[in-house]
Amino acid sequence: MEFDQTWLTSEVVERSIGGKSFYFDDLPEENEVSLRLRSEILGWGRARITSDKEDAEIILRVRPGVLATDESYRLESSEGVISVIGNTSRGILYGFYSMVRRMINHQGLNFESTPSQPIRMIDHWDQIDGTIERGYAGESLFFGQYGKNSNPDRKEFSVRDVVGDPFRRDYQRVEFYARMLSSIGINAVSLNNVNVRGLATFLITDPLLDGVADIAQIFTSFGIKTYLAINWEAPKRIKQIKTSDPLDQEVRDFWKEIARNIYNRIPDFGGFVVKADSEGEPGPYQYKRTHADGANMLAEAVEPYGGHIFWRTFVYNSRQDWRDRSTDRAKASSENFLPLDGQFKENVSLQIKFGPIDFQTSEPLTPLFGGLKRTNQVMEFQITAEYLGHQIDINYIVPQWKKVISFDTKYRDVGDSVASCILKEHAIDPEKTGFTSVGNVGMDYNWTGNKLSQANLYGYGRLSWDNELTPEEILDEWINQTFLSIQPKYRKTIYEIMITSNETYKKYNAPLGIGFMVVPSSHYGVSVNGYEYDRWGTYHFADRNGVGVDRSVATGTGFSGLYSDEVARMYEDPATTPDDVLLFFHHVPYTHVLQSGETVIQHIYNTHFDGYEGVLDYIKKWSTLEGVIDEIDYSNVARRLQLQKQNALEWRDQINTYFYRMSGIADEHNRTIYE
Ligand code: BDP
Repeated sequence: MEFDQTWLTSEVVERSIGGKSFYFDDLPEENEVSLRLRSEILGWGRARITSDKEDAEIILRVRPGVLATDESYRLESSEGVISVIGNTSRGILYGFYSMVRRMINHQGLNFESTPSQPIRMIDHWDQIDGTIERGYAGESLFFGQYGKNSNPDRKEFSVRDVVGDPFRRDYQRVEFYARMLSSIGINAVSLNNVNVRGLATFLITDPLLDGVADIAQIFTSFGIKTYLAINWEAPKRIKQIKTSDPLDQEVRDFWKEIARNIYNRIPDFGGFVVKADSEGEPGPYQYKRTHADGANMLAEAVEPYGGHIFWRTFVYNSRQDWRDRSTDRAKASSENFLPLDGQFKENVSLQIKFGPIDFQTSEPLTPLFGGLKRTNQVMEFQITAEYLGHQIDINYIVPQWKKVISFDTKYRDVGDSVASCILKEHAIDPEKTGFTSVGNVGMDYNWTGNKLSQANLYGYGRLSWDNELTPEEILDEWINQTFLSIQPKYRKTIYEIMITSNETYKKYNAPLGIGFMVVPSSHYGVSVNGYEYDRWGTYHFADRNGVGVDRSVATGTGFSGLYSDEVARMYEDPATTPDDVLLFFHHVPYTHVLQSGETVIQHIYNTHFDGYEGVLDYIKKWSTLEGVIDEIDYSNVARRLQLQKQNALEWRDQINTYFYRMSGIADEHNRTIYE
């Protein structure tokens, strides 16, 4: 194998089944998923497969209608026989992986589980030339080795320009990836970047559809549906229709024909992901139509085949004049989509980023969650670490996600969080709700650039399946499975680094919920004013008196008024706004005292010194693993820690100096702050 076998190593499988034999009971022969499962176990190879019932140790049983959903499973263990039970072979698939995982983690084998979220999806931002937008782990698994003469970025692309084959066709790698995903419960993937340009526009048509169909077939056999992101102007680009107006009959017929052709080739195709009227992408606004008009038109086209549309709410004015303070990017998705509540068809889900800005280190919950009452919604995360250290800096993100899905929106007294009820209760079809996330894998040997970033993919899947799991439990599982053969004390070292890593990164980053102090465009490294006078938005408003964005109703942009009364009251007042989003909601003096008891300025100094020290501590801890873990893994992380140290130092000094110059207030502890 030319790639790391992640948490699904043959060692893992061998240990967990202890060389015992299997047989299969009642799996319907014609079912593709069960066939895959069968051959997969064969593929892992260390177990002896036999149909001799005398030898049986593990029995896979399909029992239609016994469990809550077709993805649910039950494990039963008695007298040395383990049964994996599901309504369908999909349930069995998840049950089998769970059995392996639970054996390794000594968790007991009488257990039943139903996923918390029906949709558990990964969005790839892979481009047809093999690169990945915001990808930090090498090239795309799906695309690459592009024909020489074609130019994917040419504006007016015609299918005649397809020279060569844009697909990588490394099916061994795709199959392993599909197995990784299904082992953590992922059931949907979108293959291509949401910014759909050039040749990628043509993925929905022949001849490129062939390559999509090959990939989809692999995913299907692991219970995963394949989606494509589309270009809103496809009718113009593909068929030279004069308009992309969603109410135009020719346009509607175009999409129906596209859907018919796709489903002909890929009967269980998932549907489309759409980024429209966003960051320069075309959309229905151009024709004075609403996002509901646009989404519903596409929904109608895929409806006869059970297809589904993910319509992104990441719509904001990205051509602002920084002098004009009348717009607030945080309010934009609510302004665009709240008025449309109840207007979307049953097979449309709004895809909403968890925070109102953009995957920052610290953001409040997007107020559309809870605000929308009659709309299918999926929450969007970013596993790829765009603003979180590019998979150079160690950053186990699950604690941040857990916090956001557990946030109580206080619309009622029952603890309304995204995890507990909001998505399901505010949907018109509860099956069309769940989580989606930008993925973080690429062709790198270890899939994720930094080996430890695998834990974010693993954790995203596990948390999506079971919202009750804690970040601590998930991390424990991943470390146990990934570093199976090392002594517990070494596993503990890895755990200690990772469980604090999100907090450490946050400490040396933009303080107290400001966000966006990153180098423009690349988004790695510090640039205090990089975006401050920029068309993409203004984020910190630091001056000699204080810092932060006033989003209160009384004196600011009014954003805090978008929440339920109780939450809005909390955010309206600096005294009750939680520290980690204080500067997201308020412009306060540097001497403002936080709930922690520190002043804002002293908090900035303290966290930035601490964050850097934290990285030094990681370096020390990681060095104790030399010779203990695999050399490739050891040096992979050791090298990245040196870069992280440099990054943390740069953040520390630029942020501290900037705020020292602004405030003129010295550090209480007299540490070195450059002038
Ligand atoms: C931003 C990324 C950009 C994406 C955009 C999106 O910088 O590359 O295209 O999000 O989500 O954070 O569409």
